[in-house]
Amino acid sequence: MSLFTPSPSVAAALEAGTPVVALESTIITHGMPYPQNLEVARQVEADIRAAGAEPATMAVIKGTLHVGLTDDQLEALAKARNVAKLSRADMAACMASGGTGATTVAATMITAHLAGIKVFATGGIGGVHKGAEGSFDISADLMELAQTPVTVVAAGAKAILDIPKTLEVLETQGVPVIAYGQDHMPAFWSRSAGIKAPLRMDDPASIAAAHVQRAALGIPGGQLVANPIPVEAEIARDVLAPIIATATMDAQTHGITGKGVTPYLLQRIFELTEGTSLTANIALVRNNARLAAEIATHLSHQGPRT
Ligand code: PSU
Ligand code: MN
Repeated sequence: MSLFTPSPSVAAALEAGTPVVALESTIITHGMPYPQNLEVARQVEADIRAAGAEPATMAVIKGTLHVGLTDDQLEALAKARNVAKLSRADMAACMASGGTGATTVAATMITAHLAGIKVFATGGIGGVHKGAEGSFDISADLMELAQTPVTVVAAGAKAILDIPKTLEVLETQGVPVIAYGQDHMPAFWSRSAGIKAPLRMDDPASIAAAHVQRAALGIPGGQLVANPIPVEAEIARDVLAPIIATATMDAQTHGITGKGVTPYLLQRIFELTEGTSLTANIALVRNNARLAAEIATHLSHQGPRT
């Protein structure tokens, strides 16, 4: 039996060699409230199609690993409560027990690679949390980037994380971090984290070429493309800093740990910014989807299958 089930449109695209862009589902179930989560999920899929690629949103539904969801499946997931948040550690257990779960960046990369999909668009990756020297809270997304050959387009790491520490771990793990079109590392809601990014590239063709070159060298792992949020949607860093501090303190006060931390912080920041954070989040995810479709298009024209 096949390990995963492609949707009819993804199966057709993979067969025809049309570029495909992977999408995660934790952003839908744990990253945004209903009904905006469903609207964004549909919009991002439409953006990818408009750019000439096929979207493949991943999820485990009743034990089956889906690569590409039908609109009914997308809607059910967006409305569902108590969906598991799946990473490398728990996706197999969820499938084996017939459960339903949304894929994080790590689980989406694993699934994309199984399906032969090389490019993945999301909002922000998980990273090293503030205070990780005490909590040891470092997302499995970072170690996934080090071992699974998928190019992930994100708007950098979220400002709820410790960005310098996140960059240190990525460097240690041998993950290329490529800022798109600027020298500075983007910080999700803001265009700059105030620190220089390790690498810079200015066009999708170069990013695709680097993906192919890495595979040719036999270096495992993927690439992180850090694409700054569009200027008009940006929230200034100094506006967000006190809000993030409050949200982080609230998480501690409420004893939130483990998998609960990221969803809690996102929800709290949404409340504290009266929804502005969500508007920015939507703009940056769509921007990342468009860039990912361009990279996937270049990759579909060149190089060996990786
Ligand atoms: N960052 C966001 N939105 C999200 C996430 C991160 O801006 O929805 C999700 C992604 O699925 C990411 C996961 O892979 O959170 C990381 O969770 P953790 O920190 O528990 O590894
Ligand atoms: Mn964590």
